[in-house]
Amino acid sequence: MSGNSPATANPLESDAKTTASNALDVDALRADFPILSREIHGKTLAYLDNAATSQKPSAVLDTLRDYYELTNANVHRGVHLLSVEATDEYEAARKKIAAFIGARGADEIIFTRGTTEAINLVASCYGRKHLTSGDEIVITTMEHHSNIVPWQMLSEETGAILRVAPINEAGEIPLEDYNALLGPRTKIVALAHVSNALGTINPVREMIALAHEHDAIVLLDGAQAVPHIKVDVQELGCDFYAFSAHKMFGPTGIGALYGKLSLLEDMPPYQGGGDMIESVSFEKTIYAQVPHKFEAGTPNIAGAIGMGAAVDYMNGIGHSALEAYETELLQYGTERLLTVPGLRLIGTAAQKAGVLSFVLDKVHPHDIGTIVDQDGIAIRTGHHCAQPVMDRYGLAATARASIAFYNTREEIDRLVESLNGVLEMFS
Ligand code: C6P
Repeated sequence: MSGNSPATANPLESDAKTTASNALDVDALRADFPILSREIHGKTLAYLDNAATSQKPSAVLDTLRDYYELTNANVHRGVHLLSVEATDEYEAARKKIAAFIGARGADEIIFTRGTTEAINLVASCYGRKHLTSGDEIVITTMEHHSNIVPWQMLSEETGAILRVAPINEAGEIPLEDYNALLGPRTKIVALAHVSNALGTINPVREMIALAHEHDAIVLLDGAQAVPHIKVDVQELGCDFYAFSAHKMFGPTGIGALYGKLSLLEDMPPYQGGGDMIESVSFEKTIYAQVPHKFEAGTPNIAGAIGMGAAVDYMNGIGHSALEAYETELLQYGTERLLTVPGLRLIGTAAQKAGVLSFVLDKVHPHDIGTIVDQDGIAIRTGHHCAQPVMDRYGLAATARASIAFYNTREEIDRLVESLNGVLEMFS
């Protein structure tokens, strides 16, 4: 199988994974993920830690193996056939990713190590060029540390001021509070599309439009959005969009930054090195065109091609069936978790995706995580790299179950049963 033709990219095959009513055939999809058959402590794995990283289907794993077995060569450098093929596959992946998020073209996609690096790239290259002392950067209380710390670093360096939009008890950003922070000095707004700690889907279209009224540019942190909801960067109107492959069924160590071409062209490079130049001399170095200007050194070639395979895989499922299934599963999970005595959900926004964060009376989240693991259930516990969210709720940590389309009601039931067991242990 070639790296560009994973089995599930074939629409005929993907049809086999939806029923006549266009509902997901979850059993068929689960069979695509070898790890889901693994036993953990003698129980079948119930993997409910998808917000941390998702599992990988055979189509992605096969693509990675095929690439290394059949194609492996460096890109943009060789005239030999392997190098030409590797370059073609790498650039084909860029095109797929551009189409996947509705970019105007592949040159608006920069490969990065993931969301974190994508945000740092914008903070460094756009931020250092355009911000001066007294300018303002607006973020929100619900941001992941990756969408806080780069802006703090930029503020320290430039004298810009960080403004933070609050969240209400449900974990939503009141638009009037957000709007009140915007003004003539706002230069950058950086927002989670979907919160990793709360699951809130933010009304980003409206928030972007409000920021644009002040000529601020908007970066969306899409790490938790792309695995769950259809993203169209042109329709949203964002200026930058950052996301990671490993949360959308692709490999680790690779992700992408979308940027409007005019903004990318105006930005200085991120790092210097090979592959980001047109020509080098001691008198004058000329940088390569976008996107190569931002991809110094040998990139994660296999990762990029694997990310392309993950896009094919998701396209093969189809977003509407996936979203309908996950919405229903999240609703089921919410109702079932609330049957556990003393359980409090953290994050009850009207619009949510993927995440069920919760605390139990008198039981530390780490104890919850350790005990449910004995039942084969993987959840995350801790601050989820979103300490300001924990502070907002007066908590040190939560337990978090996070779902993907391959999760089932039975797995939620197992979690609920295991949590009831936790309560018995602590009673
Ligand atoms: N959140 C979680 O368990 P990287 O590590 O660069 O792929 O993604 C960082 C990141 C940025 N923004 C959001 C909203 C995220 O959720 C994450 C990663 C994981 O919630 C690991 S901390």
